Amino acid sequence: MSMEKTLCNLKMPEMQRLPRDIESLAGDFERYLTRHLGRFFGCMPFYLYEALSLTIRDRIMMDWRNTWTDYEKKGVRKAYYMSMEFLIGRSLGNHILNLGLTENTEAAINKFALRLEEIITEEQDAGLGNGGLGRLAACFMDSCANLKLPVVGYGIRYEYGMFRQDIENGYQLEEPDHWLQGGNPWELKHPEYTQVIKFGGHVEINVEPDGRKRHVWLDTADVLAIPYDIPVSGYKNNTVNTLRLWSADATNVFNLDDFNAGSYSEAVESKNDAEHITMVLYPNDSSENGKELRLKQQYFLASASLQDVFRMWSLNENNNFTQFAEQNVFQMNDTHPTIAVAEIMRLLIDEKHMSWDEAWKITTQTMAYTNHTLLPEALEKWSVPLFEKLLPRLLQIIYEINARFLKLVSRKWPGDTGKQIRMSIIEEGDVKYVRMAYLAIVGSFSVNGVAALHSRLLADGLFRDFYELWPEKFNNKTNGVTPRRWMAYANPAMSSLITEKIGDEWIRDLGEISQLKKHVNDSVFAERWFAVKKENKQRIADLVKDECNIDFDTNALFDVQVKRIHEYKRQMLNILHVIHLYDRIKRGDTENWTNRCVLIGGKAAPGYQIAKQTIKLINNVADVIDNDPQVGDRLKLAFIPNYSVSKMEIICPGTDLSEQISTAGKEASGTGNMKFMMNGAVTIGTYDGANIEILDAVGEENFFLFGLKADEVDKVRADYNPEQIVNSDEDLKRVMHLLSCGHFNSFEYGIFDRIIDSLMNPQDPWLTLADFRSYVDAQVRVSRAYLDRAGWVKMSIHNTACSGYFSTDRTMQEYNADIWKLNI
Ligand code: CKZ
Repeated sequence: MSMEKTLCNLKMPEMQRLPRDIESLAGDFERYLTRHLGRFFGCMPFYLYEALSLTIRDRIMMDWRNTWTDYEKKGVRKAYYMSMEFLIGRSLGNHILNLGLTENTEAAINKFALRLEEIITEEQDAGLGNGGLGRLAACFMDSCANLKLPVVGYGIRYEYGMFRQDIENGYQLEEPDHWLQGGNPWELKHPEYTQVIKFGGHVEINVEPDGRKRHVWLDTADVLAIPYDIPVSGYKNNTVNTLRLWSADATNVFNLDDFNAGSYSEAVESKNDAEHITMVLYPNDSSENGKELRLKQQYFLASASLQDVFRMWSLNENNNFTQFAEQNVFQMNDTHPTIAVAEIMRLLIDEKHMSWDEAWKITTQTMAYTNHTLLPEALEKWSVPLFEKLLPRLLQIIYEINARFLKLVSRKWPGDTGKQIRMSIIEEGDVKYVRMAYLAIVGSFSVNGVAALHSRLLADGLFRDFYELWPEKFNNKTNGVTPRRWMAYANPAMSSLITEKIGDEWIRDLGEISQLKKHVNDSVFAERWFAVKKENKQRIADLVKDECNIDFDTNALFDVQVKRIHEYKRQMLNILHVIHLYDRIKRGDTENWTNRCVLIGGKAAPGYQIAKQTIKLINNVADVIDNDPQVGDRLKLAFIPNYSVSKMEIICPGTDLSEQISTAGKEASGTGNMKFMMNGAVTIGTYDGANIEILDAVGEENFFLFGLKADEVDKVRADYNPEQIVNSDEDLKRVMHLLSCGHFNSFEYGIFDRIIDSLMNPQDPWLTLADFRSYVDAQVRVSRAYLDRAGWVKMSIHNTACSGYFSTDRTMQEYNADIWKLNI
């Protein structure tokens, strides 16, 4: 450590900014390819990607170092975004945009008779996340760099990210995603900042000479945490923040005792055990799974990150923590890293020798918690026996936190034991559980939801008792998306059209996009908007042709639902509508028809049977419809395999209609809805999550609202009668008949029975059939609206013009103003 300190204090030589002209870029690119990688121009295109990445990376390095040393010099307060997921996607194209090098790089690459696009698409997605929660973390990082906010991301460097989805005979097959195989030019390994993480063992109490008790955690199996840094560039602002991802390694390559005793394989096994911790991302989106390895991952992230912050703190402050809470704040992305609450207590008490009260004060002044879901099955709880085995010292601390907390509860509500049982961090029962959300709330000074409705439902429902105890902790931070990736990068054609009209400030500050409202009635502009949309639709059509061999006609309405497959997101409602349209065509009810291309995509958690059957159903329905000559161009259906960040970059610019049709009260926010809106799609949606705020922004005439509201959902549930709904709706009856008579599974008897049963079940929590009529009616309005081309284009422009609020720049400014308070 002393060496590290001296090195840090050495005055570093000034680095020269590298030239960014076409010649220099071309020269470096060629030099990297030939002299560094030892390849030439006929090589596998992956090496071209690598050479160009190194060329661009060189031009980030100086700003990266300066950003950090500037923060250090100014001694600024910092925030740490702790998340088990960062769904980054590709980096090269994004950095080129942020550096303002799009034209020069294109020209440099053209010198070698290559196209930039071909090289950029060689990059593997960094799929280190499941869906919205992970992508949100990546958008947050982008916005913090854009706003020059001193925020460090802490996450896990999974060897295998989100699985690749193949479709075989209509079924989802999961393939491992070995994304690091070819090497990753965007990461920088920092073995010098390695941390040691403890597992297992037992706790002893030592009495110090001064009589104070000290807990020591002994006989642990230790694992090394090695950080890899990834640069996060801001938009044309010379700021480069850091995302630090931890990778697990064995403490010593081999256990020498085992090795010398001839147990070679046992010796290697312990190394494997350690490395397995960061081997794979758990592919569950919104369902808790209680697996031991997952708890290990969570503790690994929390402990490594906290120790790293303590290491940096001690470089300047030694063991003086009096100012720590003024200089540092941790934002926990859902409960996944909330073991950090107990871990920071352990570090302060056991290692920094602080008293409980001092440590608790620091903890509750530095921890903040974001909740992303109300679904009961997603609320994490860990069995006490598992905790005891894996993290005995942390369990002790959690018990102590709980004991003190319950004392507070009993003082506030004397004699109300029901309240104490309800609010306890420990759930009693045959097997006890630790409720991670409650630990997070008790240990944090801020608790936020991710959209207005969601935050209200947290305070009124799920966390009601806690809200009554600490109303001041609760707040809302409506999600957003970054306009750099989701507009400027993904939709260059629309971006230049917008920039031509209102200048390019909107890229830095999306509030400016509202200026487009002035041009909504400009018919020349509208025609160009329409033409750009059409070009973008062609890109979707090419993708669908390529991957599904289905022909999408760009004159048709492009109707898209891409997101994780989940019952509450109701892909089934979409499919019922598609079957209904098919039925209308078959019975000749096609007057004033609007041609539609329906695109659905998304991954199902590997153990989520009904979600996997939904994928199979979509593919079977697509097979029937797309091969029926009577249907022709009126209706097409495609399931796009392996939906991912890079697929969304192609899909959202060309979408006309954005499907956001969750059961009201279930989708905490949604963020795909915002990407589509920004790119000029119109939404058909329920009154749920951020849809409500999108509706408020665009007005009812520019949004296709349908379905039960959250409070109505609860009332209808009491006497929900699907059979009666089917019998009283001729269209639905025909749709259900087509489904159950085997029309879409002639040679696959009974494969959709479970899906049909769940729709017909009076206990169906998602009330799919209750919203069918209202959904179909809304779709009729959509079809009609699309026939009026001028009217539709106006709606499209208006949606983009109203999307300013949904930038993560706004979200981050709110987090900063209300929670982080970083002074910039
Ligand atoms: O977070 C998005 C919101 C979505 C919400 C999503 C989310 O559904 O409406 O826009 C960003 O705020 N994801 C999760 N919870 N809410 C979630 C993700 C992963 C995992 C879990 C929940 C996961 C779990 C539980 C992964 C492995 C094991 C267990």
